[in-house]
Amino acid sequence: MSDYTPKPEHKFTFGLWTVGNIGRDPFGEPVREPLSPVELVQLLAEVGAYGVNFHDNDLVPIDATPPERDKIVANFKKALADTGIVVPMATTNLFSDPTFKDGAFTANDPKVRAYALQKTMNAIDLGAELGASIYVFWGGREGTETDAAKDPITAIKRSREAMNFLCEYVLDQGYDLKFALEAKPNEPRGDIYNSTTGHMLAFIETLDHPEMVGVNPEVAHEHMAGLNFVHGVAQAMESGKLFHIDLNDQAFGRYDQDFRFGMVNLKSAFFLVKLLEDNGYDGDRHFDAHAYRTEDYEGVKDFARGCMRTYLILKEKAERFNADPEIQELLAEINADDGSMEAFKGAYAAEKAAALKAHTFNRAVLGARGMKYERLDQLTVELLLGVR
Ligand code: GLT
Ligand code: MN
Ligand code: MN
Repeated sequence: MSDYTPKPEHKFTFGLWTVGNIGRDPFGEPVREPLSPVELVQLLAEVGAYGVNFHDNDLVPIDATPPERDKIVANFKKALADTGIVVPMATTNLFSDPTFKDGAFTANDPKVRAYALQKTMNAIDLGAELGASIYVFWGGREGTETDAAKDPITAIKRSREAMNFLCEYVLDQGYDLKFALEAKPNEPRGDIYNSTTGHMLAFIETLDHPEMVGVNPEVAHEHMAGLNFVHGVAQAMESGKLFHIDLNDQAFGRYDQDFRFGMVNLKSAFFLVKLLEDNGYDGDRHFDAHAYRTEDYEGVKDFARGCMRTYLILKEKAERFNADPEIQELLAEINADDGSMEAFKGAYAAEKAAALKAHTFNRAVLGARGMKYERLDQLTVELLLGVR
């Protein structure tokens, strides 16, 4: 029997807002009493997490005075020191306060846009003070219900201006901090700009400091858009832009359910873990999810333990997949290369192009080949079901 105990090297993190979720939804009042940030750190230590992330206002209330802020931060630091829990990531709440009802960096009111920058600089200071090296931007309110209200091109330009400003702020302060942009197609706005990880990757290349900015893809958000999350994450990894990841789960076509990792789509969770592990992802594995509304705090611990345990089980399954002789034989056969195309491979050359144009291919033979993906997938399913 394998050991599925979470260890610091797994870099399992949770937001204060995840285990601290009190179960409020649009139709119902909270079902759990709020825990303080210190209590949440203790809960995370008890379940074996490595790190804690927060929005500025998860830790410091929006209307706290400077002395109140300092006291809260001092208590929090003590809890971190006592438990060994670290703060790898921080972010700004630019969505709860009514000020942000029309967005933050893309709001039509210039005062709101300026306030959003001010709030973010303060929150970056807070994150840096607590040791964060990744700073997440999730623009939940950066969108519209009606496109009569906001010009989408202006909105993109405003987003860019804000990111450029904040990158310079980080450089100016000498912080060792990188930004990770998190996409979501809708909710809470009717439509949100830069709605997928792919949009974000393209947007990043237009910034003044693209090297400082990557993505923070979230399973649920890409599934809301009907996309293959594994492919989106692969694209981010391949371009060196996977700075952070939000692991959770949800059924396709639903609102943002933020379920326990692996709760719904086990097979895509498996391919995701395999992708991350096979390619040496060394960032945090952040669970941006929360316990069912039916749970008390024992259930919240079950939820948190479940996220980490499922990840580790899937990691072991990925190792088995890579070591399974039948699966590997099949993969070798599927990817077999008899060397006959060597002359046509690689970079363009005029002679190569001419030779390739002159070559005769036997389409009937190529098209008749059975690829054996049915067998391969069935073996994968059986491995996941625990019968191999
Ligand atoms: C919010 C959202 C998440 C984001 C968080 C960071 S807050 O809970 O649903 O996906 O990652 O701002
Ligand atoms: Mn979410
Ligand atoms: Mn998220």
